[in-house]
Amino acid sequence: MNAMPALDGFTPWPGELADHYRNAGHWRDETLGGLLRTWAARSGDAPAVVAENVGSARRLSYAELDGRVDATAAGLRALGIAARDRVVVHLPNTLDFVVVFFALLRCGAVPVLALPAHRQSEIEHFVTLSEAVAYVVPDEHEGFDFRGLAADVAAKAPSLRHVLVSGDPGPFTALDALPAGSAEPLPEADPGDVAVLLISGGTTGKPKLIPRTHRDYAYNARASAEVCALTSDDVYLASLPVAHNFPLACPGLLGVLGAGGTVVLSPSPSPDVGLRLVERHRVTVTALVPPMVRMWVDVAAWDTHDRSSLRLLQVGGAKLDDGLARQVTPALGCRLQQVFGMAEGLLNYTRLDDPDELVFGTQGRPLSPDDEVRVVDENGDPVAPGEVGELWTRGPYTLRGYYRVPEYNATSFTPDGFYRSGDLVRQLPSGHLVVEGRRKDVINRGGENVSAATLEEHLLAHPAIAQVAVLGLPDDSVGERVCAVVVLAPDAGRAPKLKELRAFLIDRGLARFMYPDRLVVRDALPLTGVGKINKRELVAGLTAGSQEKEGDVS
Ligand code: OOB
Repeated sequence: MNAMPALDGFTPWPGELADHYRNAGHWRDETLGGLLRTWAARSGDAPAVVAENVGSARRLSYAELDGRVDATAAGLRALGIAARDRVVVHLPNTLDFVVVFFALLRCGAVPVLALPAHRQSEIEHFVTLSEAVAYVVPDEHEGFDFRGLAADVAAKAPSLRHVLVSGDPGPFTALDALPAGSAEPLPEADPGDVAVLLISGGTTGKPKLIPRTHRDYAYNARASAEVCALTSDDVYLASLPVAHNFPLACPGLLGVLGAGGTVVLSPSPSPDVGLRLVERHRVTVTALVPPMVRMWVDVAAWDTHDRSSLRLLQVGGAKLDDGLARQVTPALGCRLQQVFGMAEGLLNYTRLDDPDELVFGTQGRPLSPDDEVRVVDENGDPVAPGEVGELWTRGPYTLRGYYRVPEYNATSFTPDGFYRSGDLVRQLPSGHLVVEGRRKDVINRGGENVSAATLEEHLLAHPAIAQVAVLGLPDDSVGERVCAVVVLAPDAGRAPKLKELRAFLIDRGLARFMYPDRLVVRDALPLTGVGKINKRELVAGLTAGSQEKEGDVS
């Protein structure tokens, strides 16, 4: 049986592979909205979600969540939101996010999950590309009025019929004042339909939309929950914005609810908020990106909150430096799990029983026995085992095409459906992958290739450097020059001079062409919406303003 394409612009899996994924038990006849009903029948009064805002916690049991979702779905339908309509959801970590997300799924509508940090240019792009009929915002969040943004977006996007607001609606419609709607059950979506459109984390060009179907995303969450050995005793802290794939389904919100556990929604990934919530809710698992891990480890040195409940810290989104990886257990008293994932699909996890060396030194191995991984050279030929190459992948929860960008898909996928990730990796005999950078993150300095990731790793070993981003900046004579932007360690004293860093790199045996040409010292590095170091913004700033002279020794 071949899945009917749910949306224009969705690329289905070929029938043969689809049959295989079904026969292997990965794909089941389930929808995400239907699963919530099953979970509510199983876990009834148990706490499902707790939202923590300043000082107050609000919680919903599984049964209450299910009821709220039904009522909201009826209201959305009464507004005219129908199956397959796209709705841009732009909510922070609140109960309304969870309710609206499942309510849209129950209507068969497709949430487009924007991150709270996105602003007008991204939102306009998502609304226009998806022809969204509705846009859901908070009244305000972190001092920013989202209703003003919504007004600007609505003025430019003819497809938008509704702006729905969590909180004070201003001129728009309040989420808690939707029409009552009919109690009549909605027709179930097809498990092969697109459930959600995720945003790509790519750092070049405009973000892409990634269609994830009910059954592939359900498998993604269920298999992830198994790898993390989640049970109904687990309390998961969503530190990162839950609209991102990592805290949403790896295993995140969906995996934890599937296991009958409790999800605590944190308003911030910062350690002062997070460690307080760990104590307050006896949190067992949380997930962070590496820049946040640095902060949690530092703060844990003096913070007195009880963190004895914490058993697992998942870290992913960007390369975790080996040195920092080794500090996690001593500092936080829990096990580390590295996660190398992508909204496009493929997830790699270190396993709970992996030896320490694999947990510290690799980014995990593929989640599914049916994840196919190729590591290839520039010609697309497999590299020798253990050599670095680009990661290509296909599998039961990896997309076969981005949404509505056929020309881009023609180059991002091989004719046999492998997704060309652009990530450079090497694979160990155990199957574990070590991420060695991005294909596009290689700086061409006068014909020599400088891997930003390799240089970053060496610079991070310098005691005065806490964070670093290595960038290529345009240069008339050599094409690109190597620039290292660093944040100093708190006890660094003064900034190292460029020539001291070079001496340090010589001692480490690094090739001369790898040395940075320029050093810039910053108090902090700009971060993306989920908290990764934002190189694009750094390059733009350093290219536009050659005025920047601070710490600049070239
Ligand atoms: C996660 O997803 P995205 O879509 O925001 O970003 C994906 C990209 C990957 O292609 C890779 O370049 C990078 O982020 N990445 C890592 C990494 N995890 C992701 N690079 C090095 N080491 C890692 N551990 O970031 C994401 C999705 C699901 C789970 C975890 C992360």
